[in-house]
Amino acid sequence: MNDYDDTRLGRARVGDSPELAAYYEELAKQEAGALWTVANEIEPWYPQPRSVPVLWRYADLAPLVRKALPLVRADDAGRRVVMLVNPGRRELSAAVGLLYTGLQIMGPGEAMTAHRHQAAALRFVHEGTGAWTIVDGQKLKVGPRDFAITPNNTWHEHGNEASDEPVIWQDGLDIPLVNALDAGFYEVHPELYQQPGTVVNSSLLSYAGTLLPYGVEKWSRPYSPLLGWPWEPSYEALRRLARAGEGSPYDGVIMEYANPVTGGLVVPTISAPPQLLRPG
Ligand code: GTQ
Repeated sequence: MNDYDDTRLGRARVGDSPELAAYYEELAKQEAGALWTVANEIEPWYPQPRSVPVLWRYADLAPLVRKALPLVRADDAGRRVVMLVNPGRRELSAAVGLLYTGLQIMGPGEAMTAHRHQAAALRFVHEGTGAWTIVDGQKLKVGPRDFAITPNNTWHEHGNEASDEPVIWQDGLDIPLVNALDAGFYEVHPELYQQPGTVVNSSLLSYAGTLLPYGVEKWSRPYSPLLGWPWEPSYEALRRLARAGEGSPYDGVIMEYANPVTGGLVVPTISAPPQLLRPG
């Protein structure tokens, strides 16, 4: 008897019979069912992911993302994004598990309308120097390889202030998770665009160092007060960790963007740990 034997005592192991088949039909008429017909499936011995391995190549997708620029107006699409769709998760718009990701393109001078939703978002910039976001009135500029967050329910919009080149960044959201919990809400900003404060990158100015602001009300929201992580210091942190030792026994030199106040996750539900792969 192996450990995962569904015929063993302790697992559901009811056979078929004409009486049972008739009984199941009676239950179905009442929108009910017998647990033992599905118990082993809904309580598997170990996780049974529906997602399948897929390799998406940036070199293949980026030209298709650029194609969308003249095809749809930002004001009509809301956000002009090519999402990654796992063949095992199509109905959920998930790339893997309950995670959504997509490549968003913004043309020179474009600005998207402001909105907020229950899903939390992460952004990683692939190309273009003109990207900005406004999160709850705070404007943040992000360049290639920078990381930024849009915590759930914060008002946000973004755009590209470069005059010549598009921005392509990658969005990561917990949309499938939020929808699995029947918790999706969405609002368009009453003024359509936010009026940002005069200081740009104020979360970086306040929280990007190893010291925390003192003498002001302590940050207590469930997400990071720091909204952006420029690439260079992040890369430098990885290189320093690589000098410090082997890193994680499973993933080697890998780090986590962290809430500077708690050391915890930057948003409660999703994360995107940067990893350094040593030569070889
Ligand atoms: O920027 O808020 O790729 O709501 C998908 C859904 C981006 C966003 C996406 C979204 C966003």
